[in-house]
Amino acid sequence: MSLRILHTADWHLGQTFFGYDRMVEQDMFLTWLSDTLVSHKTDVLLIAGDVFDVANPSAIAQHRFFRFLKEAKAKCPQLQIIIIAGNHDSAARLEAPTPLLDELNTTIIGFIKRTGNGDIDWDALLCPLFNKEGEREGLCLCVPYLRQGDYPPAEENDENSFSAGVERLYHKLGEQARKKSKPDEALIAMGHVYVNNAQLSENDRSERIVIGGLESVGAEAFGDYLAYVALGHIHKAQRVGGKENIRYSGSPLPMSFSETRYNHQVVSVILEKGRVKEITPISIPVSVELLRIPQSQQPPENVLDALRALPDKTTEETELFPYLEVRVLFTEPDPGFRHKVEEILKDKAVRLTSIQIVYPQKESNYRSSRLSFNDLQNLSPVTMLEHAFAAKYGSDLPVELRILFNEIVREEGE
Ligand SMILES: [Mn+2]
Repeated sequence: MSLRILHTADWHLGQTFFGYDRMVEQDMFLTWLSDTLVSHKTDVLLIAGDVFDVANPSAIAQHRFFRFLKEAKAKCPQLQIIIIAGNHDSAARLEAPTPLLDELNTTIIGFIKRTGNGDIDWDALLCPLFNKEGEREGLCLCVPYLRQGDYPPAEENDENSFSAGVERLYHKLGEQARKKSKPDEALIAMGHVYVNNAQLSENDRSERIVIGGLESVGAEAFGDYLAYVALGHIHKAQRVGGKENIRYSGSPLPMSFSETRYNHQVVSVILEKGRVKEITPISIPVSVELLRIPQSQQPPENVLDALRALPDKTTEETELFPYLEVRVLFTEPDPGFRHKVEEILKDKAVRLTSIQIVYPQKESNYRSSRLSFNDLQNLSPVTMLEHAFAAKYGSDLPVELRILFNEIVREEGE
């Protein structure tokens, strides 16, 4: 008895990157994934939420998703696919095609269902896992992104109703799963949730994490009876709670420049007789590079020179051109800088995403002294400007600006 699983999450299909369409990149990932399912002889594909970037995905994003399901099934006829909804997905919309998806051996769990008496329908959250021979190898606890009211209500001594409720939900579901499974069968779990102490990317713009950990759960929620836990929600691939078998697969594509160095991956898990035999991350080939020029901020002239050295465009098909973040160090304002950058990049094989500006952190005479209310009464407008300029740019007010400013002050006074 053995079962081969691939775990992925956070596809965010339809996501744009600084306004650029990513469908070509997303297609390349999906094609790579369906080939990987074949080469790894996968029995079960787990997608742990955030299939789409928004609750109301575009027609093209939905088309790509259904096309993937069809292609994966064509390439691996025995493949089973299990999908849970993430916070970006509409649970109901994601579940809508389920009557058809039965035909593709695909299960989608969008939300927590209730039985007639209002209890959670535990059995609806358990999905049997089958190997290529059609033998049952285990059960998957399929827990989608949980909203208030989905998980059991707070009890008297709960410090945090979210984490206590979610832990209780996994606990009860685990009991139910153990009742329904046979010895030697694997129990695995899926979740789309922030687990305490998981590492976020420095500016994870697509995940709203509630500060203070109110909407997070402890790794203890996932009991030792679970052979593997396939998580989604956090874009950085990682183990959780120091355990090899509780993992975020991370997102297949970088979602921000802070993820430049991430090893974007899917996770291959091989189970034998209900236990983990092997867990192996598989790196996803990079189809579009993230370029930072220069690596650390430099004065405008150096930056423009570095941009001039970029390779010229040889095609008008820009979808695979690297995304470019320009980093510049300003010691004084340069309102024409963006225009100069755009002029140079017109013929270059890159796509500009943003210009990151920093100002020197030098302590000037002005910054070191705090102004009192009395000072403000007595300062001349030009001295005030000197203070403001120094605070922003960390350097002295240029002579030309001082002359212009004095002219304005004079005209105002006349
Ligand atoms: Mn998410």
